[in-house]
This record gives sequence, C-alpha cells and structure tokens, in this order.
Amino acid sequence: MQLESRRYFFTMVCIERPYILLRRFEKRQAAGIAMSGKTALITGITGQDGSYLAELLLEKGYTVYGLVRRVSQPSLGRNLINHLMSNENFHLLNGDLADQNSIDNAVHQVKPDEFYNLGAMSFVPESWRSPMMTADITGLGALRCLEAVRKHAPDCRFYQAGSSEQYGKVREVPQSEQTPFHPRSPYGCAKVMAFEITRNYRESYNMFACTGILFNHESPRRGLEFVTRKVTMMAARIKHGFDECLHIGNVDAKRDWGFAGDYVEMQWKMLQQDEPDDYVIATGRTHSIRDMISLAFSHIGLDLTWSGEGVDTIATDQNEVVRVRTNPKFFRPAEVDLLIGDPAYAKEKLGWETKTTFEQLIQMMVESDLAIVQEAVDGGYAPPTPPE
Ligand code: NDP
Ligand code: GDR
Repeated sequence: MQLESRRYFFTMVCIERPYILLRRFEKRQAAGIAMSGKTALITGITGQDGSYLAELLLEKGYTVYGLVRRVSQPSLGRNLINHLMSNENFHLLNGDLADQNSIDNAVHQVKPDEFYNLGAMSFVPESWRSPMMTADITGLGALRCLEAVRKHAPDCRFYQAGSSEQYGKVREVPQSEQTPFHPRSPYGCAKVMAFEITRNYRESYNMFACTGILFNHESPRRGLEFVTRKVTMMAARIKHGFDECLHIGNVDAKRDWGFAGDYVEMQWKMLQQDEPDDYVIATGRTHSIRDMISLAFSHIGLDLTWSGEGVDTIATDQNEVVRVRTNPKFFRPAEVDLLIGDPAYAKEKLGWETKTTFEQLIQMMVESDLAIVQEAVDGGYAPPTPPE
C-alpha cells in the first residue's frame, strides 16, 4: 500500500469513522433515543408489516436493511416506506425470495443480528391461481432465508411470519400453539411448510428461530384487495358518491382482527427472549365480515339491514338503497370459516396486551380512507379503487 493511501486508510478507518459514529451516538443520546447498535434485515419491507416494523426498529436505534424486488419503475409499490428513505440508518438491498443467491449475498453483506422474514405472496385467493409461485415464495422462500442465515450469520436471530391460515379447518376453538394444522389453501399449506422448516432449523442447528402465528391484522396500510380495506375504501367512495354499492364474497366467515402497528412489536419481542419459541398473536375476539361491514358503514351514516342467505345476501340502508350485494366470484374454493386465537402464552411470556380494539381499528381505517378520497377530490384525480 502506498504511503498516501495508507495515511488515508488510517485517517478514515481509525479516526474519522469512529468519530462520525461517536457524534451520531451522542446526537441520538441527546435526543433521548436509545442506541441498540443492532442491525436487522427485513424481507417484505414494502408491505404493511414491513413498513411498521422498520419504523419500530429505527426508533429503537437499529440499522435497518430491507430486501426489495427489482421493479422496472422504482417508485412504484414503495409508497409505504418512502418516508424512511432519507433516514441514514435505513437501506434497501435488491433481492428476491425466489433467488437463493440474492438472499445469501444480503445476509453475507449485512451480517444482521436479527432477520425478519415477512415477505410472501400473502393474498389467499391468489394462491389457488398461482399455487407453484405461492409454494416457492411463501414456503421455500423461508427455507432460503434460513439457509442464508445458517451459512453466513449463524448467530443471527430469525423471525418467520406464520399465519392463522395454518389452522384452516380449525380442530379446536380457540386456536393455540398446540392446535393441529389443517390448512385450506395453497397459501396455508406453504405457511405450514415454512413453520415446520423454521422449527426444524431450530432443532437441527440450534438456531434462534421463531415463528409468530399471527391472526389477521389490519391498518390504513393494508392492501386494497384484503376485505377490511376493501370495505373501508368502498365506504369512503360511497360517502363521496363515487359508488353506490359494495360487491363482496362470503360475509359469514369470522376473523380475529387486530391492529398491525401493535402486532409488529410482538415480532420484535419474540427475538428478545432468552429462548426461541413459537407464539400465537391474536386478540381472542372474533367478528363476522357482515358485522365488520355494518360497523364500517355506520361511520359514513348508513345503518344496514341484512337479508337473504349465501350468494343472495344483500344489505339495504335506512333509505332502502341496496348498499351491499354478494358476488360468487369473491367466494373461495375452500373457506376458513372461523378464526379466533388464544393469545395466553404470548400474554404470559411477551406481556402481550391488545392495545387497539376492533371498533377503534375500523374507525381508524374508515377515517384514513375518507381522508384519502377527500384528497383525491381536492386534487381533481380519481380515488383508489379496490381490485375486482
Ligand atoms: P403484504 O402483502 O402487505 O406484503 C408482502 C411483502 O412481501 C411485500 O413487501 C412484497 O414485496 C414482498 N414480496 C412478495 N413476493 C416477494 C418476493 N418474491 N421476493 C421478495 N419479497 C416479496 O403482507 P403483510 O405485510 O400483511 O404480511 C407480512 C407477512 O405476514 C406475510 O408473510 C404474510 O403472509 C404474513 N401474515 C400476515 C397477516 C396479516 O393479517 N397481515 C397475518 C398472518 C401472516 P412487493 O412490494 O415487491 O410486492
Ligand atoms: P385472509 O384475509 O384470507 O383471512 O388472509 P382477507 O381479508 O382476504 O379475507 C378475510 C375473509 O373475508 C372473506 N371475504 C372476502 N375477502 C376478500 N379479500 N375480498 C372479498 O370481497 C371478500 N368477501 C368476503 C374471505 O372469504 C375471508 O374469509 C389474511 C392475509 O393477510 C394472509 O396473508 C394472512 O396469513 C391471514 O390474513 C391471517
């Protein structure tokens, strides 16, 4: 090495870099922010949970790396994390859950302390249309992440995003960590595979690998194709006169719905325990799709009365206008009729308490969608429409 470059190397590595880090540390301390000094790698960072988890970890002083798929229009699909792009501790890496090399490279480069695998093909109906892709991304994707961690960062703690869809045709009510699985969709089957391989890597390689079996959690950041957001956006559109009627599938299914912002904290907590384990995260309360629609529409001043059964179900408002119609195309080849989680173990071990009620959640989502539609009206452009 030449004298000049040695000098540069010495100044940069031994003096400037530690100085910069020390100044950052002092700045954060002065701002009252605890420095964790940890590094996390998150797949699915552009999704609902990924965006909330990234915010939480950055607040805790983590350096956060998110794995994103290359897209031809880089600004598209990233709107949930746009507000984080200027944070000096937030970075994106290109990668795909279908591609072992890209995950290996990311783990090798970042050497994370914690790895959160939130990436998935997560929309259940799509899993019947694309079962191979779902098995590849949602199932094998988890194995690819575990392999990358095993090879390149074996001490890294690993979180797998499990799902209540693993219970499917439920064997007991409520569902706990002991309830056997009976998935009802290719998506549910892929999540069971991911769950089992995560447990197997824990047992085979002594890895700190956990699965959170999370029941449905929603927020204003939920994709428009999922039922809660579809309903709250349609309520907002109806309120502003863009539509008259919501077209929906099976309104008799029941779900245990919580707030995503609360649930990501539990994902983090699972990795802070002394021993790795699997946990059910749920509210312990269930509501039908029908009740959720009635509640959402009450926030726009419509009181619904339901009549008919199955595909003939409709709901009219207080002025006899039909506001909900059932369409067979939204029914699934096999349905998960009833989900209600038993969060007792998470309560005991993680101190889990539901902070946001179902009523608060739906109100928050309707208000957010009313604001989005109002903004579109003011801006003179078309408001978002849930996909058909
Ligand atoms: P979203 O659908 O909002 O986000 C899915 C994420 O996965 C997106 O960031 C998406 O990226 C990414 N992704 C999809 N395919 C690939 C791929 N091939 N390579 C890399 N990334 C990919 O899901 P949620 O945030 O709601 O859920 C997070 C996780 O939790 C998922 O695994 C989901 O299955 C699971 N889960 C969710 C529950 C819920 O109620 N929300 C309940 C139980 C489990 P892109 O933006 O490029 O599409
Ligand atoms: P789910 O969520 O399948 O539980 O998976 P979704 O909101 O899509 O469906 C919930 C229930 O609503 C019924 N439903 C409809 N669903 C949609 N999407 N659109 C409709 O028009 C409609 N009408 C009725 C469904 O039949 C179903 O019973 C979500 C995802 O986030 C998964 O990734 C996650 O693992 C599970 O939650 C837990």
